[in-house]
Amino acid sequence: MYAETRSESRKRLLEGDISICVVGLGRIGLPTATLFAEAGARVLGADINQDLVASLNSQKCQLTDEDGLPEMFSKVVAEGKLWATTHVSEAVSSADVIIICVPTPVDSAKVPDYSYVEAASHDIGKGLKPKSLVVVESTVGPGIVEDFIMPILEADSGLKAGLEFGLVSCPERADPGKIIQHMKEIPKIIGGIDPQSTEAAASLYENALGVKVVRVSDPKTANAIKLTENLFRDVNIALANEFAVLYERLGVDMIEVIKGCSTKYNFMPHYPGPGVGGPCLPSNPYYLIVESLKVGNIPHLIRLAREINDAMPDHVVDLISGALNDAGKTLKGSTISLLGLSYKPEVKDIQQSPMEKVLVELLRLGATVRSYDPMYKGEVVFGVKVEDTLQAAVEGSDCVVIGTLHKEFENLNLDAFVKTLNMPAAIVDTRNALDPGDVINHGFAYRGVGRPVGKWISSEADTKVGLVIDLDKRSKSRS
Ligand code: SAJ
Repeated sequence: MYAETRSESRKRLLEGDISICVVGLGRIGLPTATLFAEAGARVLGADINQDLVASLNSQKCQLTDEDGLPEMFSKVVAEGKLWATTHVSEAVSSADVIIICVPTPVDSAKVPDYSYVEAASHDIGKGLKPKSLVVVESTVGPGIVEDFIMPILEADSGLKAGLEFGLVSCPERADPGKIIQHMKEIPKIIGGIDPQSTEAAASLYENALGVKVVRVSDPKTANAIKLTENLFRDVNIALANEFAVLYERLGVDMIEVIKGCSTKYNFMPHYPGPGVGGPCLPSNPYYLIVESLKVGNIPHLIRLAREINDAMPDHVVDLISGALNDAGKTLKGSTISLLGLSYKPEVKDIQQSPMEKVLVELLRLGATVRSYDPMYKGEVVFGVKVEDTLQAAVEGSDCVVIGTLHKEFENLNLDAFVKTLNMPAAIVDTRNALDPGDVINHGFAYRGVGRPVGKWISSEADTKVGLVIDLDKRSKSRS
């Protein structure tokens, strides 16, 4: 595989004569394995999780929220093109290509945890055969492939990278929920330790996935690109969050500001929220920070952005407390219903979800917390059993908090809320799901991330919450 020409690689793929081992069958690995099997390769998925391997071999796809994956997965497993094992080294020994898709989390001290990558590299090294190609899709700091993974592979295999096997970094760039589509559409950044490695990987991805490939200088550059695009996003979200807190106090509506700014061709809208969750953004900055500190550079803005985003859950708790006070209640002793626990809409994933910090703090302050998330009905999440229905979660509640803008929460029925909540009640919107004036006109106390306190009210509600808004002016400004 490593020394073949593009046409040879294509021919072998079409003849089903390429074997691929995908190490790590999670959010990225399982779609990757499925897509290569669909393209004609013989794919062996390897994972340390025995239960996962057993369920996959019985055609059960655990990623039910990935559009198109369950069907494609069942098909290739039924056709015998994809199967799973826990014996990584053995699987590697019969593979032309090995793709590493194991997690790279950060530990509680925010230090990148490369233990999964290290273990996988040892397992792969032990089974690695000459002329094979190793592709690192896991997100790691710039230099980690060359300085950490490559030495392990060479030591355990006795083979020389760039001579007897190929090694590239091809950081995953697909977004949870849309991975199948994105793996075919978003260009793959490929940086090899030598041109032959880069070309071998480029041929594979172009032939198998039909995706555009961007060749870059080396693995370090490929990982720098992946981290730069995600850290750019994290910093810009932090800026949106900083504006939001500032404008709340200045009496300016951040959503209105973003709409206005978006009329400028070079403005890139990012939105305030309860914080930044997921497996990527909250962790990725630390891969770069650690590498940066190794060379004596202190990345101030990247670190500060993390602090701002990590402080947003506390800001949400303050908003909840303020809204309940406006309704004549206190946080302690109130029942609060959290709508949405996943870190982003239509994805079943609570990794580093900001709503976990909100929930834990509310409990610590003496509130009773209920939750509802359509992705987790009836399951216990963050120690609280998720209600089966939205209605069950809000019945008799003192405050409803919108934490994730799942489709189900895009048209909440405020008339029904008036009848079911323990009025006077409060609504806190962290995702710009509701019109503030509409909420207040229904008689609720209101707070929203980035929405001005003390501007929203209609005449009939101000007796309840004591805030004032010039609705006529607002309606004019909206026309
Ligand atoms: N968020 C905001 N404001 C925004 C955008 C996002 O608060 O304007 C929050 C989200 O609610 C979420 C967190 O940030 O809690 C992360 O959101 P995300 O949309 O970045 O979702 P992720 O973590 O799944 O990021 C992935 C990334 N993809 C990869 O790492 C391969 C990222 O590069 C993509 O831009 C993103 O998906 C995407 O656009 O879906």
